[in-house]
Amino acid sequence: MSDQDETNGPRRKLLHSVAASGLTFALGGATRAWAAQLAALPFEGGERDVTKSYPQKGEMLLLRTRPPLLETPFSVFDRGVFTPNDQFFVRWHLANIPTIIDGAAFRLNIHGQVRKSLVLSLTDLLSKFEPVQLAAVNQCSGNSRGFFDARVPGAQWGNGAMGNALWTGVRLRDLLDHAGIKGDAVQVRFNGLDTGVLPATPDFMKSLDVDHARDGEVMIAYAMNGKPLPLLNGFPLRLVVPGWYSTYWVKMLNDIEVLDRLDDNFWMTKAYLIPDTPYANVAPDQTGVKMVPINRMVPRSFITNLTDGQRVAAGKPLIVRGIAFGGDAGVRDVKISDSVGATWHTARLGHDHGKYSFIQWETRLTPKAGPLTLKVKASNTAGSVQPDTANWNAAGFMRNVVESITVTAS
Ligand SMILES: Nc1nc2c(c(=O)[nH]1)N[C@H]1C(S)=C(S)[C@@H](COP(=O)(O)O)O[C@H]1N2
Ligand SMILES: [Mo]
Repeated sequence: MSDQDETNGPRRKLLHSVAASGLTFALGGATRAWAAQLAALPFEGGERDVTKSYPQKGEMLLLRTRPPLLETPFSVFDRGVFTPNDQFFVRWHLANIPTIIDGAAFRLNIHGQVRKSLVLSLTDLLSKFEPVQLAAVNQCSGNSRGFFDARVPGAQWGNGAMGNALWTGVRLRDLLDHAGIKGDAVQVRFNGLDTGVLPATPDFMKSLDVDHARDGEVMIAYAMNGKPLPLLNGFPLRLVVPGWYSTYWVKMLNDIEVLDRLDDNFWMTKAYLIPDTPYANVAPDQTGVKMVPINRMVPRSFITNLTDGQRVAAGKPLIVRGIAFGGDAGVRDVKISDSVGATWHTARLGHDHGKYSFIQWETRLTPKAGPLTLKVKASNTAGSVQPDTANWNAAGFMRNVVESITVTAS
């Protein structure tokens, strides 16, 4: 990139804020008392506290204090297509999370089946590799698990374990090519700075096939919506795997190992497995189903400006709007039904920020007096459509049923 490049100014500023000597983010007092407000989600045990006590975070729904699970309040998704950093959801598996990271001392290691091992500072990353930007949805595999019926164990997320950001970073391919991948490489494994409290706890690591890792889209991000990553979202570096569930988006990424075999670590072979069926759907009593590592996301859409049970004016035009995303392909269309699914019409789509981003949609209708059920259904350009009945699996992954709310017009 030349000095004349118009992005150079902002980039230098970003370099400064990400890598500046002595810059630290402190996670002090994270488990302090939080404001005791209740936000009820419509499932048993769905009452949770609203907290403002986490560093670099505004108002969040508290599912667990340590390691933190913080959900984005759903109303945030009505405010725009990008989820603000201070209300972006937070999910960690292991409790030993560094509370201070010195950007100047931080190093990213690349080793294993490479011709030349690399040890890169943040300054190296920001100055020696071409920057890239991409809007992409980061969604937990278990987003919406709390709505599973039959209920399943695991974090009882509502619909807010997802967010959309504009990620800035470097292509993983550029780093791997710089190190020189050897011919016998099979997978690339990613590890962050967090560890378990007990030595027996398997370290959180995830792997991608070499071809996926080198697809030119998988990114090592150092910025989120134009700012350094919040500590809880992985400062200073995280993997961005566009179109794939966020279990692969390893945070506080400091170690990349090129393997000459399939990764057999716990988090690849025991956890995050789904039935190898469409939408990972099985019957609760079904056995003998082949299990595979979770992978591509499926389309979803939500109404964001109305909530279930709300009163609206009868006989007057009503704007219905929301967000949609296509999963691992762009949104083809978003359809709305005001007839309990008997008829559907196509919503108007907002600005396209790319195929991995949220997109806003909007429609108008004039409700008659009485109850009005609204359904929203997205399909993607690869032909995947949200199912009319809920998909189910024992881990509570990949829910993407058509969403439905009922308002009352009077
Ligand atoms: N280092 C590390 N990275 C991680 C995890 C983790 O436990 N440790 N959890 C993964 C999972 S399951 C999710 S849902 C996302 C959450 O990303 P966020 O906290 O930035 O929203 O981080 C992913 N990356
Ligand atoms: Mo997750």
